Amino acid sequence: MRIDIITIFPEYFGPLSVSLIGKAAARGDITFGVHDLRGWTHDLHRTVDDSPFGGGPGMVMKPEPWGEALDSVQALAGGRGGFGAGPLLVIPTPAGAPFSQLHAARYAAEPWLIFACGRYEGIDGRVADEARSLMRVEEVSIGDYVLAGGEPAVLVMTEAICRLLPGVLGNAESAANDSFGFGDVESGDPMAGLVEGPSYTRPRVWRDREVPPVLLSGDHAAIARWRRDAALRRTAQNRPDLVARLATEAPVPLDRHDLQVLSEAGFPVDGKDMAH
Ligand code: 6GU
Repeated sequence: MRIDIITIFPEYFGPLSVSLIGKAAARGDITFGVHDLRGWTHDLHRTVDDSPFGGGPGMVMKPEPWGEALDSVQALAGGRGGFGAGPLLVIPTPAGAPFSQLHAARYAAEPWLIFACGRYEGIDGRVADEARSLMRVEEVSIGDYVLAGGEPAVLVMTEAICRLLPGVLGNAESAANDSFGFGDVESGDPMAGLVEGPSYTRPRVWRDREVPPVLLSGDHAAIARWRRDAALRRTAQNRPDLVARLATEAPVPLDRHDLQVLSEAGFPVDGKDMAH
């Protein structure tokens, strides 16, 4: 996979050479191209922003450097061949569609991604319009809060995407077992629609706290039931929005025991409504 990133802060992407992603890049499984947007400016001060038409606070990124940057990056990587489908341009913005595990999986199947990191109040709107006439473009947000720029969002998305690539994660099953909310509900995973409960390792007793004994029992059915209970409790605690969808959208219907656990977790559940 090839990932190009256009930014005014190339040094922000130092972490891409660290950890599992760094190793995958060193092996050549992922090729990163980090490009300084100011390389496509032509004035003495290498200007990338200007005040917004129509007034208002902040600065808007000028279209000309972005246009040249996208033209060059598209040509540069395409010239190396092997990217038949062309790039998918991802523009991080708080105004984008919510990035989820589904996006991560879809992007991980792309041969070539380009990330365009905006700063200030965003990039002149014509840049995305123009790019859409040349390639596929998606605007995505990593959550309902405002960052000063797209750079941290690109690091976050890159990690979520690259850990799904074959060989990047030490244990291939770790990624296959990812269950997150309703992102992978089609997989039929019985844990889809839930967040995961806690995990434990040695020592069996730590500061007088014991690991739940069932996890040491070797009884796989009992362990699976315990894990589902723990997932239900944590979902009820932290993600009431997900619990509300369980009745209608979970791939495996809620059973009596599930309803009992949810009700003990203080979640108002109506057995007739929830058990479908
Ligand atoms: Cl992708 N960019 C910026 N600037 N802020 C954000 C974001 C992205 N996602 C959430 N907040």
